[in-house]
This record gives sequence, structure tokens and C-alpha cells, in this order.
Amino acid sequence: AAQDMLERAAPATATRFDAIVIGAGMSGMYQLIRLRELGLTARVFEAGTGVGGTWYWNRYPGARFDSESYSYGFSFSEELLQDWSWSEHFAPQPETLRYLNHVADRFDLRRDIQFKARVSRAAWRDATRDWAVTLEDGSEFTCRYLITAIGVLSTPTLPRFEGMDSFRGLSFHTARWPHEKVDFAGKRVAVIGTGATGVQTIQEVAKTAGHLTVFQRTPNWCAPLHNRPITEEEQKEIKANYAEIFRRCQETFSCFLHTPDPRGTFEVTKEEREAFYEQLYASPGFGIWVGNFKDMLTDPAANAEISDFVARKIRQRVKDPKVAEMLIPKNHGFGTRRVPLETRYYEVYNQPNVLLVDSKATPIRRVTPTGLETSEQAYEFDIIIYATGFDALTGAFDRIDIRGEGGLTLKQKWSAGAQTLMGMLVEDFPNMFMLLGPHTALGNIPRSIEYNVDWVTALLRHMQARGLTRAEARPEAMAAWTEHVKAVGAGLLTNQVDSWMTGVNLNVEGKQTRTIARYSGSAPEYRAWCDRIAAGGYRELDLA
Ligand code: N01
Repeated sequence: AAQDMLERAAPATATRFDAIVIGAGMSGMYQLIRLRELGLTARVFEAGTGVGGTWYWNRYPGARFDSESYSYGFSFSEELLQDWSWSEHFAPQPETLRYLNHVADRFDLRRDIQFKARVSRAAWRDATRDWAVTLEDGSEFTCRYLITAIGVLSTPTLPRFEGMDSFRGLSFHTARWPHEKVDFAGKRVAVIGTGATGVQTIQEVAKTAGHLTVFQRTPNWCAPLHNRPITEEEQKEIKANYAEIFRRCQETFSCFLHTPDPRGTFEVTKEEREAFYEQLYASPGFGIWVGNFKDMLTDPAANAEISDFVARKIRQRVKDPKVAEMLIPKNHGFGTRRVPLETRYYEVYNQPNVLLVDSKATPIRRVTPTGLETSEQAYEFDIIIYATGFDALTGAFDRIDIRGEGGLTLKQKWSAGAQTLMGMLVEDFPNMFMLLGPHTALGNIPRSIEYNVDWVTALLRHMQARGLTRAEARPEAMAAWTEHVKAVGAGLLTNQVDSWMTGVNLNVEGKQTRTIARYSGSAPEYRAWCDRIAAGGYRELDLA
């Protein structure tokens, strides 16, 4: 397939590079372009057989953007922007993967990418000021700079049910979806999990499955996506306005086109409030989540208002009142977890071939050769889909044996919770730069990626110009940053519920309780902090 152009990948003859990048998703691809501009030799190691990261792995039916396509691509090249035309306001995964392959072609990236190459170990050697990098197949490489581009949601996690291997039908995690088409017609299908992935999967699979059973442990608050094709007129307008689109993204709280309304929920009348909610519910994209009243995620009373509004919508859309109640979250307010955006998701539960099972009330006990058993009854399936999420933020780091100064492992360093400087550097791990490490600003991820890559690139340029070869975060700077991360997270309702954003994953040992896992301040605030460090000549780093 055009998507997996393995044969054009780099030959694995050289073993020593200025920089090694782990991962050929959006971060790794863009970092490679910038490393070349610095004149550095680089190799990207990628576990998959093609570029695209998230968009390479997540091939489940219905996977698509829920941020506006034109705000989500790379912004660094005007030619690329003009060259590529998104077909829908919220592009489906196959289109995004085509786009990223187009980027790889356009910038001739594959010659420096080694596919089917999973990094298992990286060890710092202070005497030679380099990293020794080992792949799963045992091959060894060295580099001065180690750049992790391993993603935030890249390590899928499965439940730990007894008998999972005994199932005789098809079963897969959504992020390990087969490259071949899976046919659901006439099949009895189970979906476990109702996060953003589960919701997208369910609404698509329900269209063709013979029978679909959804196992929901915790309902999430969902809102309509309102996707549609981009018209020719709109396409022209988008292409003429890219500068403006990306300028706006830089100004908003999370780099989305949407940003909080400056009004407080109770500064307006009940009628105005209702009208505003209606307008947001009828508008495309994340407006209802990140463009709502400014106090929605800080004032519990404000949050209760919008939660009540969305609950009423669910009751209107789901015919069976008992099922509607099952779908309305009771343990967290609207927007305090990532809001899945949906297209006729709630209506799926009005179909006669769809059953919703409460897997908190009746937990799944075991998987059997022909289906699964809950505490209450046995079910038979042809296909079991695990939409059970990821070991987020630190999971991908934990899977690599990363050793810094004196053999200290990153896992040890972070045993009491992640500690970083701006999510990009860690004391004791010199010359390791993380793109989208824990405690970076997330939001519109490609915007964060471009910022992180440019910041690291500027640091490398600074070092190059001065003949410096070693960079390490200072402990006091890291402590100050970690304090700042905690401070901006205080009082946020989002940080008071269990989700991947608070570092909780019940399927992963040591992730049963909440931590401050991500940066919850604004993107402009994040960038101001990082820009200040660069402008001050990197005094928060030990450079030598
Ligand atoms: O993962 P999740 P996701 N038994 O962790 C359930 C991004 N994304 O892949 O809530 C039963 O949100 C679990 O239940 P509970 C987006 O940032 C973006 O859906 O723990 N159930 C939950 O329902 C998103 O937030 C897009 O009680 C079990 C589900 O599995 C992030 O990825 C699309 C279970 C996991 O939900 C992660 O989303 C998709 C068990 N043992 C995703 N274990 C875009 O549109 C887990 N669950 C761009």
C-alpha cells in the first residue's frame, strides 16, 4: 500500500548519529526536518511499518479528528498548507494517515527513518557524552542527543480478565487494529470501553453489526461533532486564511480555534444561558467544551448547570429512559474528563440490535472461548473490541529502559510522579529532550508539537554556536517548574476526577491514584515560561 513504503526506508548501516529520535509520528517527523536544517545527522526509529504515530496505529472504524482539520495539520510550511486539501471539517483517520505520508514524501523523510525498529534501551555515558541506544532486535547505536517523540497516548492497555487468550473469535485493542478491513455484517460484536475511542467505534460498528453489546463501566459526557464536507468555497477561504487560523490557535487557551467565553455562567440570565448552551450544542467541534463559560471547570455550580443541560439532551435523544439514565454520568461533571464528540452516538441505543451493559454494576468476570461472562450472565460473541485506552503520558517512557547519570532509571526518577523542566528535560538525563513529555501543554497537540520541536531546535542551535555538547536541567529549575504545574492545576474540577489526564489507569499497576500528570495552565502561559528560559540564555540548564 502507498501508506507503508517500507522499501524506501533508510538502510541500517550507520550506527553513530548526532541525534536519534524515537518515534515517527508527527513529533518525530517534524523534529527530523529541523535536525536536518541544523546539519545534524539523524536517525528516527519507529516500531511501526510506516509514519504517522497515532494515525498509523489507530485504524479502528470511525477514528477521526474532533478538532477542525485545518487547525490540526503542520503549520510550518506554507507550500504544504497550500498543497493539501482536507476533505472534511473533521478528517477521518485514513485521510490523516495519507496526509502524513504526503508530508513524509514531500520532505523525503523516509531515508532517515528505520521502521520495525522498537527502542528497548537507552543509556547515557557521561565520559563520551553520548547515549547508547539498543533496539529490541539487539542492534546498537549511539548518539549525542536523544529525542523522545513517543506520544502521549501510544501505549495501549488491556483489561486483565481471566481467559482473554482463550477467545476463539477475533479480538483486538482499538490502537492495534488490523490493517485489513474487518467485516461486522451479521456478526455478534462486543465493545468494551466508552471513552472517545469507544464512542467513535460504537457509532460506526452499530451501522453494520448483526448485534452489538456495549460494556460501559463509566459513562462519559458526549456532545455532537457536526462534521460535514468542506465545500470548494470554504477550501479557498481556509487556504487564504491559514496565517490567521494559526495566529488564533496561538492565542487561545489550548491552541484550539475555540476559547472560553469571557462571561461567568451566572453573570447572564437563565434564558441567555440556555440559549448559549443550545448554540454551542448545535455548533461543530469543541466549542461546548473549551468555548463555554469561563467558570465551567472551576465552579461546581456552573458545572452543574451545563451538566444538567447535556443530561436533558441525552434524555431527549435516547428513547428508553432506563438506558438514558445509564448513559448520563453521575460521578463527574460535564467536561471534567475529555468530552468525546459524536455523530448520532446516543441514537445507536435506540436500535433494536444494540444492548448497553453496565459493567460497573455487573463486572466482567472472565473471557471465554465463545464470549465473556459478567457477574450476572454469559454472552456469546464473534468479535471483541477493547476500546480500553492507554497508559497515558508516562506509559511509553516506562516501556523503555532509559538510564541517565550513574545508571539511574527514568522510572526510578519518576517513582513519586513525573518531574520535568517544561515537560522537555529531566535532571540526571543529559541531552535527552522529550517532545510531549509529561507536564507539557497538550490541547491542540500538533500546535504543542511544533512549539516543543522548535524550542529544542533553538537550544541545539544555541549549543552548536558555542561548541557546547551537554545540556541538563538544573534541579532547582525543575522544582520550580513542578511547583508551577501543581499551582496551575489547583482548583480545576478536571483534576478532581479519575481519567488518563489525572494519571489514572486501573489496568496498570501503580496508576490507581491521581497525580498531576499534565500541564493544565494555558498554552500562552506555557510558552511564556519556555520562551523566558530561552531568552535568558538557558540559565535553568547546565550547559557545558
Ligand atoms: O481511552 P479512555 P480512549 N473493564 O481511557 C474502559 C484521545 N482520543 O482510547 O472510564 C471495563 O478515555 C474505561 O472505563 P473507565 C482523547 O484524548 C482522541 O477512549 O475507566 N472497562 C473507559 O470507558 C481520549 O481522551 C480521539 O471506568 C474498562 C475506556 O475503557 C484519549 O485518546 C479519538 C476497563 C477507556 O477510555 C483516550 O481515549 C479517540 C475494564 N477493565 C481518542 N478498562 C480524537 O477524536 C478500561 N475500560 C482525536
